[in-house]
Amino acid sequence: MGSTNKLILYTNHRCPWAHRVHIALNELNIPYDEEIIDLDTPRTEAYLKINPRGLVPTINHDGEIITESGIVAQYLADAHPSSHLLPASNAEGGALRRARVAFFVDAFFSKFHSHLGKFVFAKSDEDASAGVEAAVAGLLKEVEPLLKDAGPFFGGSEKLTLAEVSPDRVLRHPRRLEREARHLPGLRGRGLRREGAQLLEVGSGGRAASQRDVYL
Ligand SMILES: N[C@@H](CCC(=O)N[C@@H](CS)C(=O)NCC(=O)O)C(=O)O
Repeated sequence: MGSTNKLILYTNHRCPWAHRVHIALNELNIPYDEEIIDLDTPRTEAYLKINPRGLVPTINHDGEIITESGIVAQYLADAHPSSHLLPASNAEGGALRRARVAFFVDAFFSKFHSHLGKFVFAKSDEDASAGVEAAVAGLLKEVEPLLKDAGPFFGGSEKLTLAEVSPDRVLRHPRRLEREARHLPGLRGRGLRREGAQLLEVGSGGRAASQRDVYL
């Protein structure tokens, strides 16, 4: 991806999925034009032609449309095989490291993030507590052990990696939800505040979360 290639990012700064792509682009020093998509109104015909799902983020790279934040971040990293985000599969130790990063992202979403929804949309305090407990248990059992050598970043990397880019959005999610909890009946703000603070402290992902503000 040379500097003459044109990249347009369709985004909305409120969207935590889009933040993954902002972070990847900025980490890789890729110049891009930004187009803000209004998520409060129905998507325009023009945008639906670009992304029929109507979601952000989307990138247009030299006329090629790529959607889904995880896939876009992976694509950007793969297009820069010598960057700090992810080694190429044919680099020494590259295949194994890619597997480790992929496993971390899988564990993060399947063992932790999947429980957050149960918490956020719980109809009773019991359900909310069960969601929090499951999320924290998943975090402690499945995610934290993978961050043992995350100093400062995943796998002992000195710089941010794709492992941090991918879960960044959910690590900040609890903080955002804490604000929203005041307005949304049914959200359990108190537990959210406590657990959110705890989650934001977690390992290298927490570091990534704190870096994100410089990107938007
Ligand atoms: N799985 C998608 C999720 C993207 C997503 O849900 N984006 C939200 C904003 S955070 C969106 O575009 N919502 C618009 C809508 O649902 O109409 C990804 O990772 O890119």
